Amino acid sequence: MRRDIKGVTLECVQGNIVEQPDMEAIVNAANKWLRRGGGVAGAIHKAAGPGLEKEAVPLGPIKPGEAVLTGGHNLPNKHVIHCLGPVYGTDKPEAVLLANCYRHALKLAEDAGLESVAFPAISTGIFGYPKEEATRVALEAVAEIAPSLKSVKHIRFVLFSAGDLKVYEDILAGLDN
Ligand code: AR6
Repeated sequence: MRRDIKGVTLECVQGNIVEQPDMEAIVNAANKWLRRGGGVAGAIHKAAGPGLEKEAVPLGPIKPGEAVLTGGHNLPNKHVIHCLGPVYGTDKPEAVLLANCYRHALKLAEDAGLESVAFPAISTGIFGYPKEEATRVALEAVAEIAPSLKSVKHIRFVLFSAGDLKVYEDILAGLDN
C-alpha cells in the first residue's frame, strides 16, 4: 500500500529490511553500543559485513531517540541509519522517544541529500513496544514531518509479518493528512 502525503510517498510492504536494494538508506533498530545484536540489527550487520560494526561502534553509545548515519558496506544501500528505540516500560516517555527516532533518522537522511529511506518497526521486537501503539507513533511522526522534507521523497516501512503489515495499512489509511 502507498499513500502520498504532500509529495512524499509513504509505502508499507511485507519483507526483510536487508532486501530493499532500491532504497538509498535502511534504518537499523540498533542497540546503544551500535554493535551487532539480534533481530533487525543482527540481519543488517550480517548482510553488511564486519566493516559496519567497525564504523558504527566509535559513534556510540547513543541515547533512546537518537540516530547516527554510516555507510552501507556490503549492503545494496548507500547508507544505514542506526536508531536506538525506547525499551517499553523503561525509557520514558516512550512515544516521544520513539517519534524522535523517526524524526532524527529523517533529518540525517535530509542532511545527506537522500531520496529514499526504509524503516523497520523500531522497538516492536526485543524492546517490547506494543505493535499498534508503535505503528501509530511511527506513522504520525513521519506524516507530520513529510511536508517539510526536501530531498526525501520515498519512505518505506518494511514489516516482517502479514499481521504487522495489516496494522500499518489500517493506520496509514486512517491518517487524516
Ligand atoms: N526485516 C524486517 N523486520 C524485522 C527483521 C528483518 N530482517 N527482523 C526482525 N524484524 P528488533 P527492537 C522486526 O527486535 O525491538 C537487537 O538485538 C521484528 O519482528 O530487531 O528495536 C538490538 O541489538 C520487530 O517487529 O528491534 C537491540 O538490542 C521489529 O522488526 C534490540 O534488538 C523490531 O525488532 C532492539 O530491539
